[in-house]
Amino acid sequence: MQKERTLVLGSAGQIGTDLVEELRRIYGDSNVIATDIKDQPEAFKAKGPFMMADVTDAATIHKIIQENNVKQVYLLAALLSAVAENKPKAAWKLNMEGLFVMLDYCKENNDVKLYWPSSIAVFGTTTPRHNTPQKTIIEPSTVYGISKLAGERWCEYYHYKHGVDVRSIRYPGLISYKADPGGGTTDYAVNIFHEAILKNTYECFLREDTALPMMYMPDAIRATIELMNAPAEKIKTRNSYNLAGISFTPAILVDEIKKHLPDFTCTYKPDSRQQIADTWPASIDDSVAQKEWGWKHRYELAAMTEDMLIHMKEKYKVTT
Ligand code: AKB
Repeated sequence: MQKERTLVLGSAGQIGTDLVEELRRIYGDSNVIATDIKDQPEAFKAKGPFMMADVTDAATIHKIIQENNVKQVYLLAALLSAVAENKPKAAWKLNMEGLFVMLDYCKENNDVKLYWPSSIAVFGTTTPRHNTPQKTIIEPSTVYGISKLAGERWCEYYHYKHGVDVRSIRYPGLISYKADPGGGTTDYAVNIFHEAILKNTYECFLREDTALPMMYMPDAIRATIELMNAPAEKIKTRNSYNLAGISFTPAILVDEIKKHLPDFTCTYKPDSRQQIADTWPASIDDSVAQKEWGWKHRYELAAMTEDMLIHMKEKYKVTT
């Protein structure tokens, strides 16, 4: 019998890069198929199966799943908040059509489990800003947020109506060093580390007092895999789970970086991303995820900052 495989759609992005590596560590290189619309370097393709595929191309995606005995799919392809504001129709098409390709497949094949990421972008200015609850007013005002809210409703609908085992997390801003972030509002919290090591200075596109929920990538990857591996009966929330990590402002992050690089400076020049950030929560209440499947984040600001700087120094071969 063919081995059960896992498929990652949109594997070359910020989450996919870390997720594929971790899934391959757990399930074995040959059992995790990575796909992306863009071709990947030969070095990556040598490590495990890779296929070029567009997530909105149902025939191709369904064929890959069937031919490879795929039983878990992580659908990561999406346009993020800042890019989506400039390309609203393209964002809606990619973010929604890709989801339907998979929901419709899983409706006919209930033994295939689906992971689909949502975001804190589902929240809006009418949502309580601090310790935002799991169930609350959800009125997003960005294209990306609207697509994520619609996606959450469809996930829940396909679960209750068609028995689809779909699971989801509302990711906060994700901080990582392996891949660059892909056009979001929280990207400053990654860019700042690159510039801190390369130039010892950074111009931030958000105001210094803009508090946002963030999470270090190792926690986000652990959460994603733990959620997918949790027994189905524990997963009572079928739209998407709130997940809290670290909440901080650019000024707080700068102070933390300065503990390692005392001469580091940051200037502030807010652009259109500030308007998006102003509609999002400052911190998240994830008690439902804690209660239902035992989630607990590990990385706080100090540990995340220290680890990011170590990896940035390695990346840019800085020895001091
Ligand atoms: C973005 O900034 O668009 C993303 C997100 C919070 O979903 N990082």
